Amino acid sequence: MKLFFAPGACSRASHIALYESGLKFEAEQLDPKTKKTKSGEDYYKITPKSQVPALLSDKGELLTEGSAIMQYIADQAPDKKLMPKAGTWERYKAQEWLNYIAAEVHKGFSPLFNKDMPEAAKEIFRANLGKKFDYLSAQLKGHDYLMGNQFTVADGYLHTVLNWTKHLNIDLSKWPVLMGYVEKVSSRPGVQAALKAEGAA
Ligand SMILES: N[C@@H](CCC(=O)N[C@@H](CS)C(=O)NCC(=O)O)C(=O)O
Repeated sequence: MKLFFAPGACSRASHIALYESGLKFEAEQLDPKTKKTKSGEDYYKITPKSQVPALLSDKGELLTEGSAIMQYIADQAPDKKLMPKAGTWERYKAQEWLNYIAAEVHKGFSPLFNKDMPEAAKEIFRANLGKKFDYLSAQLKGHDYLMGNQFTVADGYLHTVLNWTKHLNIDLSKWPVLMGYVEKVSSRPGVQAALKAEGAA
């Protein structure tokens, strides 16, 4: 399978999932400005959504939306327990996390990347994200990972989006639980491998 990614973008979460899975994969970088892949392909022809991540399966089928891609990867390597078994209550709880991170946290960051967004509006979005961080801190207190002791792809996703605080004038040290969590997730070899592949380690 082949992942299309942009360094530091939300596609990093799928990149982490791939390294954590131990599966064989290729990864091709996208230039988000030109929408051309490193090998010169027009990304709109690969996915009309033109967003990362996108995953081409070994059969040449395309999957988009990070939460679906991460679950597909996890299900290809069940022994790694990157998602709980399909059909179990735990699986729905892990999906609850993926959806929360995608809809509330990831997209809560998006306006802060918009250079045309007025600073006053950005302050409102930062304050809103702060409330999500309060919730995440309370949930993670006393646990290594979102699902307790077991790392799942949702942790790779949360790690990816929390990393954006460094570039967006958000001081994560106000949330010591989240600081500790980021450090814990960062120490995993699969996460380090993804960071290295994206030139961030
Ligand atoms: N709903 C998509 C959103 C993906 C997304 O927001 N990708 C961003 C990078 S983090 C992107 O490609 N932005 C460029 C664009 O929208 O043109 C998902 O969850 O995978």
